[in-house]
Amino acid sequence: MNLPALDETEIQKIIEAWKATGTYTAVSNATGYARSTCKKYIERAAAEGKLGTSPVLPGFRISKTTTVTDEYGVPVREFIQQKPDAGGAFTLPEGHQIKGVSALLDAQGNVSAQWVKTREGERPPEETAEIIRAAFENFTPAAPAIIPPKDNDDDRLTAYILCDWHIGLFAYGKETGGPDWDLSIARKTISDAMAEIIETSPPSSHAIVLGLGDLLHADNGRNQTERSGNVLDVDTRYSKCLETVCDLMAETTERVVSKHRLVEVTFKPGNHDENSTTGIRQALRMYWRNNGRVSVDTSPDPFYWRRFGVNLIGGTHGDKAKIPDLPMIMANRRKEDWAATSTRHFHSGHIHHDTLREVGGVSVFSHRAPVAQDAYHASHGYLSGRSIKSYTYHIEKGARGHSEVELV
Ligand SMILES: [Mn+2]
Repeated sequence: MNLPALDETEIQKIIEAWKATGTYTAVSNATGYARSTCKKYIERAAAEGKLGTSPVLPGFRISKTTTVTDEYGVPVREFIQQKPDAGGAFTLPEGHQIKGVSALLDAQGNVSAQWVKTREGERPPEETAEIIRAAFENFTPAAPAIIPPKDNDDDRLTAYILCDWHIGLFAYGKETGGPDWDLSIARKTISDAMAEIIETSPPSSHAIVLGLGDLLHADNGRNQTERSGNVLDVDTRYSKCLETVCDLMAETTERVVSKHRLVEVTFKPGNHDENSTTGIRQALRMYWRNNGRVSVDTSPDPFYWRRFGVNLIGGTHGDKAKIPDLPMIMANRRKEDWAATSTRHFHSGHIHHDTLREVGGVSVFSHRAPVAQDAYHASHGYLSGRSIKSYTYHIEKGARGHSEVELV
């Protein structure tokens, strides 16, 4: 500090003027010395404790207090040291956040210095979400990514029976004595019933979407059955019915995949949809091709087979092989599975009503359909309830009950 050499008397004048006025300009006017000279002597006096506690200089702080006492311990003088404040206010570097603070304390416990440790800040969640969103902007998945469910029971398998939906069937309630039925009613009713049956079935790790035929009412635009040529009451065009069935299958399998960890999807042909079934299989295979939790069976075999621990499960539409013959077909087609299992179930549809026949220890089921009755069946006086079902199997203990959603 380059100070003009002033003697102690002059310095004392400056100090007294400061104490009296408290501004550098006033001190300069009172003493005749330059303002900058006055300021420097006042700052030095403050640092030496000659100014007392008040006023504390702008940009200064009290750094030390020393009390001098006489022989009786009575304070006679007090030195208050002021020190220039440290640099300006601390500014957090851009993108950083404070990781920790440590402090240096003086003998009185006052903070003399602080170390503020910073690190690069974590990205706010909104920003992360935006980056992910931008990365996937031009990506269209084959099927929605569905988070694998937790708390599944690895020892259980649930088979959802999808048979005889007859999408596209038209029924005029006044004629049939039952409910009206068309493409939009079917779309809504079956969608709701599937949502409910999936919700009420156990949370098995394994699931089968077991398509057992006649999901479509007509197999082409002729609106007749393939073999017998029966004329069918069809609501609107074949392409529209096929699209609706595909939408329902995409939606149904999405729901199953969000509930069960490992899902097998299979479609067996019925007498109403033999050719369309081939296309539905391919649509589902393409839809789920990138999801390792879903496998779509594209086999043209009209029979379905699945061994799950002690259970052997078979499935077919039921229009060709007859119910009493199914157990022997199972035994012959699946010799090793037959020998290794002790509970055997065969699921079928086609006749639209519930039957259970136990043949040679094999339970052979025919299941109800969710569809309303059409004019042909109503005029023949066929009566059956409507529902959608699922069956659950335990890997070591056999069948463990079924769930059913009835439609009225
Ligand atoms: Mn049928």
